[in-house]
Amino acid sequence: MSNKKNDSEELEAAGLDRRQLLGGSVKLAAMAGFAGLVGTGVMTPEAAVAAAKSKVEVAPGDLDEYYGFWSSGQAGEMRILGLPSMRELMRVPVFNRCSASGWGQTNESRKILRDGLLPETKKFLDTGGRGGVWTNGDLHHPHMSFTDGTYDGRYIFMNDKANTRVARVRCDVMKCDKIIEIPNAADIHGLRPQKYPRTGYIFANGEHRVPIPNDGSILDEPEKYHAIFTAIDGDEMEVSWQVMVDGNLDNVDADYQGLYAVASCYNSEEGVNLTGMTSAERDWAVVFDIKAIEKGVKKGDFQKINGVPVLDGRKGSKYTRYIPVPNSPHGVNTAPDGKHIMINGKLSPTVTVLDVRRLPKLFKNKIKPRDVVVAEPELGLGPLHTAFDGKGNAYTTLFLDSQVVSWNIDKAIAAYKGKKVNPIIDKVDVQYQPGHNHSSMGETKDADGKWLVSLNKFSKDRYINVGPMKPENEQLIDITGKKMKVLHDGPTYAEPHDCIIVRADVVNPDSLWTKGDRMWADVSAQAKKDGVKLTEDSKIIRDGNKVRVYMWSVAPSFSMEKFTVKQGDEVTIIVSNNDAIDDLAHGFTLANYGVAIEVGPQATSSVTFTADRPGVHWFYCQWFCHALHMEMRGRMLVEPA
Ligand code: CUK
Ligand code: CUA
Repeated sequence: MSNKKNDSEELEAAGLDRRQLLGGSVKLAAMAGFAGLVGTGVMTPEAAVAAAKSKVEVAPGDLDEYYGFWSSGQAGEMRILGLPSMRELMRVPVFNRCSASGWGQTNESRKILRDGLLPETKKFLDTGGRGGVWTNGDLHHPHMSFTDGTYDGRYIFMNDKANTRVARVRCDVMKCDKIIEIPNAADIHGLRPQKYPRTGYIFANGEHRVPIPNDGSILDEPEKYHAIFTAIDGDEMEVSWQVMVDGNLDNVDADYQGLYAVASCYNSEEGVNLTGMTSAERDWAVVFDIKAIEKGVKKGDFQKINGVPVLDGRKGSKYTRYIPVPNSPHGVNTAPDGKHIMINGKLSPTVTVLDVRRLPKLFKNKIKPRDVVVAEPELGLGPLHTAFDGKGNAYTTLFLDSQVVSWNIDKAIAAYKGKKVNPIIDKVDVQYQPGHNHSSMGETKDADGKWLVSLNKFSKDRYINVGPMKPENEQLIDITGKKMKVLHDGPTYAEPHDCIIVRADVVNPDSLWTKGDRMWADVSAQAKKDGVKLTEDSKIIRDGNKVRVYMWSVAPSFSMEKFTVKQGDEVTIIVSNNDAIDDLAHGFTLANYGVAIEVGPQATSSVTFTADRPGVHWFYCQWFCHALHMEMRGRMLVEPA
């Protein structure tokens, strides 16, 4: 029995039918946690399971063909998976605090978490016991840097919706090296790198409208709130320029020509509550003319706010165009054909297809905004995001239908012109309520049409019950044939929104750190001043009540068996891991001081704390590194004041 049928039955039981949902009640259903109405799962036939297994099973010792870079939503970290096995390989702390690695505690990570913040945010974090850095984040959109329309393996960029930041992960070591707060904007959501000629800009949407400046001088006057579109220089990690728009900003994508970026706006009404935000029949997609904006910046056609040029891109501006689309659009996805950009309907059962080749004419006012639309296929209920196979087909998630629909772009265009063709190729049930989906290399010109991942918001009955809080469910789908095949369920915790699937040969991380890496440039400089050679010396430098303890480690010991400080001293521990063997990480945990840091092979890490607890405190290595790992420890002796 198909899941779809179950859905309909349950809908009817709830007094709703599918058609009704196309009208007004869909909004309410969507907002009221419609998920509760969906039926139970389908049993995959045994034969299919066996066939599926052979395709997705990566035998012990064998390696995956693709990297998956995953967001984790409110968990704040980036995750690395292998595909097709869907094994989780690594977690990369970014906006969160990590107990294992000391991210958020080491001096190196705190510098990254703090340096790029606005002065008023630093002030805020220094008061009220907030500890100087944010410890939470909401990471939705990880995307790799591009060169010439495809991934180049340099960086992965990502947003923080919770605290209005954009971060960058270095792909050589898979660690975050820069985080900046975006001024003037509120709550960065949609984020995509420029695809051509290279990244270049990172485009980032401030989702929520706020007064500028948001200092309390304007409060309950929503007509004076604004949403801000930001272009960040991805090499320097600095804001290049911003554009103020009408409405709000949700998702964004860039074209393959380096000329335009397109963002979706679900709240053209500029409402501040649910009714207000969903009252209009139509919202819009905003198109940004990158070259015109750059010219405007050069000519000084902006207001400088918080040190950043802000251009006026509201309706009537030469920098933007507003293309009406059905109410409350969500995902924006550029097709690998380089010609089409999809605006996913969310509350409308349609996806609106824009032809980027018509945009120059639109900016010259030779055509009307809706003339850019070349197709608007009706696909099913709740289209959120679309992925591509590079063969002219698109794969759209249907949140309310709990399905993925595959459809042909050319046929959708023909149907829009009035031809009697059905663009829909196939629909497959997913469990349940998919948000993003992503195909292998699908957001690049090298889309290869092999795999699709559907990131489903609910798992319900797919796993043994773990209590009221359940994992989400991410499914791997084979898209090599006409019929999509769900081959694998992958549980995951709070709450991956998005992912990218990158061919393994594009990503070439190092196995060891390079001595003197810029990640610990501050400590290297301090060591030089102290006359200490980081990887050779074991030394205690006293500088008033500041004490710097330099040590190194080689499995299974630290170069210092003990050190003595005075109660009240500000102590900095600097540990260099001299092991140059693959996978030989050490750590430094200081018991009953709340201190724990990772020290990767050939890396140096440091941590600073006040030694205000007298007594004997053991420090130990928390990464199991050797048969004598338990013995890898030493003592900090704190003399009472
Ligand atoms: S959003 Cu989450 S399902 Cu933040 Cu990309 Cu669409
Ligand atoms: Cu070093 Cu355990």
